[in-house]
Amino acid sequence: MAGSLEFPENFLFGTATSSHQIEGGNVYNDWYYWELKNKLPKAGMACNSWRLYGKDIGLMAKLGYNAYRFSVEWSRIQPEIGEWRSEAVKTYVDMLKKLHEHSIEPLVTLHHFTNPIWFIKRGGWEREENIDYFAQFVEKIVEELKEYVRIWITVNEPAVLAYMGWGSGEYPPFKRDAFLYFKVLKHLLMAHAEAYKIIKNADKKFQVGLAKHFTIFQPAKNYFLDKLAADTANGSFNLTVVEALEKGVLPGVFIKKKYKEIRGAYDFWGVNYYTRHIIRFNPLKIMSLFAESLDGRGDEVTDMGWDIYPQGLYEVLIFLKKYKKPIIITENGIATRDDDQRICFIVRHLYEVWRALKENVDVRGYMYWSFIDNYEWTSGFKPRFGLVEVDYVSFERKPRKSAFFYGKIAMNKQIEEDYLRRCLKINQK
Ligand code: IFM
Repeated sequence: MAGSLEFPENFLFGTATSSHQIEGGNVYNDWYYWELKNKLPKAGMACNSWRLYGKDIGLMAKLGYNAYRFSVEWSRIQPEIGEWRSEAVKTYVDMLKKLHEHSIEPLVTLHHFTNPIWFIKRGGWEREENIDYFAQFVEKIVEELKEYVRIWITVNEPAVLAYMGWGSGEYPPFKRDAFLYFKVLKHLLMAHAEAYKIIKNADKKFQVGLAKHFTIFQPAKNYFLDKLAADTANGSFNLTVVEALEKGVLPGVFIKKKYKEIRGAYDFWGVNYYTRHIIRFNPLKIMSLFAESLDGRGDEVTDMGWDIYPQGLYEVLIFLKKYKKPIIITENGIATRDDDQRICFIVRHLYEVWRALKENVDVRGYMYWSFIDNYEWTSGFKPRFGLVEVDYVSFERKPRKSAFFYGKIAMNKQIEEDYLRRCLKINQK
């Protein structure tokens, strides 16, 4: 490989975060409810971003990033069913204004895992009629923010939320029930379609999508049961969401129902990509449909124990090409204490994005997860995903070498040859 890699002039090079993971002081959501019961690590003040967002946005601008994906916290805005906190909305408006002052394009997520406690007490995502509550929230918040936002992400990783909350039982409400997994996934997708309609009604020009976590599933051996388990995992985790949006077919355990409103209810694919899973058939793994994931056995793994498999990002992008919609990488990142490893992780994944662009895949942007170190759901503050280091006592921010390195890519829209040589050799086997 000779020469540098060039990206389109208008390509979005940004970062991503979510409310509960960085804001601090979120005390009205289900996550907090379970943190108090010691079922989850405590997020506490997190990165104190609710107070420090101005500095954070200033830092993003200095570093040269031109986009920022963040989420609005439903429970902060609507802590009780009949209550609408306009001061919270004002803070989000102020964030958006600051982003615009620095010419940073905002990508706003409306639902990123957390829910108001009152919503959960009414049955949360298990009940179809509760989708209306979310729709009411979307209606209001879109009205308030529409002057400042062009790109909207309705729901973050619906299949992850449904699986972790109702399949593996690691996230609230900690249930393990395959029937509920599909039911919740269905409701989240219906909620997405409702939100899509509301946002497009506000302005047809708005770009609306959801953030889909794509994972590559590969059979451990060339053996039909491993292959079947990998295909089933791919089907239930990746394809259900793709088919819902493309064909309006929704998951059900025994039947596939058609839902017209969901079909085509998206303007772009939001792709969250981190890893691949090597799948072995295991008759005891009923909740994961007999798929056992042999994680962390690849050549290189992250501090989360996830295999690093950059080529998988290219595979996802090529797979999505046939749907002829723009794509934004809404998340891609690594938890590591080795910042040189982070730099090469970025180079290797952007190389795959570049390869896809060369094949005319319409990729519009890349959001590194995450701008700063933050609260990582069941793992607390240990994993370090950030381009910027956070001291959780003083809340001081310290950009890592990778933050400047990524900024240079963002400003020049290119990756220098030097880094390609250094980082890609591992990739070119
Ligand atoms: O931190 C999460 C994020 O909230 C959703 N996508 C994956 C990230 C890393 O686990």
